[in-house]
Amino acid sequence: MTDSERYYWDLNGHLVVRNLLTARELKAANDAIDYVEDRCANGRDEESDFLRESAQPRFMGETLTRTRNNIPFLLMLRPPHCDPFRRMISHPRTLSLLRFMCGRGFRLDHGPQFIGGLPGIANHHLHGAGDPHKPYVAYHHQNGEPYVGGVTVSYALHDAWEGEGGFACVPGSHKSNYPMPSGVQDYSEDMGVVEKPNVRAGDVIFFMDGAQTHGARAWQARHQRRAILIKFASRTSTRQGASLWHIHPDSYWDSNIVDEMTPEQRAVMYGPASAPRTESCLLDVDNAGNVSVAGSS
Ligand SMILES: O=C(O)CCC(=O)C(=O)O
Repeated sequence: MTDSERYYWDLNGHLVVRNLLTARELKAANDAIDYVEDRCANGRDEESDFLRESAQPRFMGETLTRTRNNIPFLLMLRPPHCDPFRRMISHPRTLSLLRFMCGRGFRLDHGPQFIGGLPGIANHHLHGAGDPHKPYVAYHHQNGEPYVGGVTVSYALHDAWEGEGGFACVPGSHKSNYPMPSGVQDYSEDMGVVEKPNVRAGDVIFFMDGAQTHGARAWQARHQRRAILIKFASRTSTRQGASLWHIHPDSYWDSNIVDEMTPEQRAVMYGPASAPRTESCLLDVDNAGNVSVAGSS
């Protein structure tokens, strides 16, 4: 990372790197998304069924507009279709920046996710910046080193230029101390604080996901939006993703440890996740000292 990139990243909470993908890498990724779109829409084989189930694709007409982000289905495609995305998670330029942004250790937390756009795709409201408080994705400095728990790397596969929509953010919001006004959240009265970084196909946006306020502007261009979002976390941060499956006590611990446990004991044996989407790991203790799994009494 150059001194200028470091300054920009620290000040704003995001960074655009131009031309990170070569023309060949870009074409391979676009071809692979065409393949996924076609398989999801028309495929009658096992891989197509797997894709429909794991990607939960959303379409507008015949165009793929979004996939969910907690199953890494793009990494699981048959070669060569998985190759561009496997390259993205370990791209040397990306990794050299993550090394600085997240500290020495980092890992794929969830994604890759496809986000597309067509005219008619609405604003994605602004979110993040510590509301609700999530210390595991916050930005801070210690011993002269910067550290952010969650970085999303968004590879542009098509242009998203001035007035066309796509990723938007509030630069500097990763250091803000006060709640976001509602007009900023829904763009209705954004006070001029919202920026939409312009990107060409092959450029990449890094942003402090969770720490920086971000979202997306409604898509306005005639051409389709195409972006691949990959959600990294610092080695010791947990966001969501695969953890949704692996946090369960039976997966996280050896069976001889958890087999005979009561529901209350099992509740504290869940692995870490920011979005466990289960009540079974939440406990209540009443005034008489009775412990119960939340919602069970
Ligand atoms: O569409 C985008 O680029 C914004 C994505 C976003 O808000 C998110 O990943 O949380």
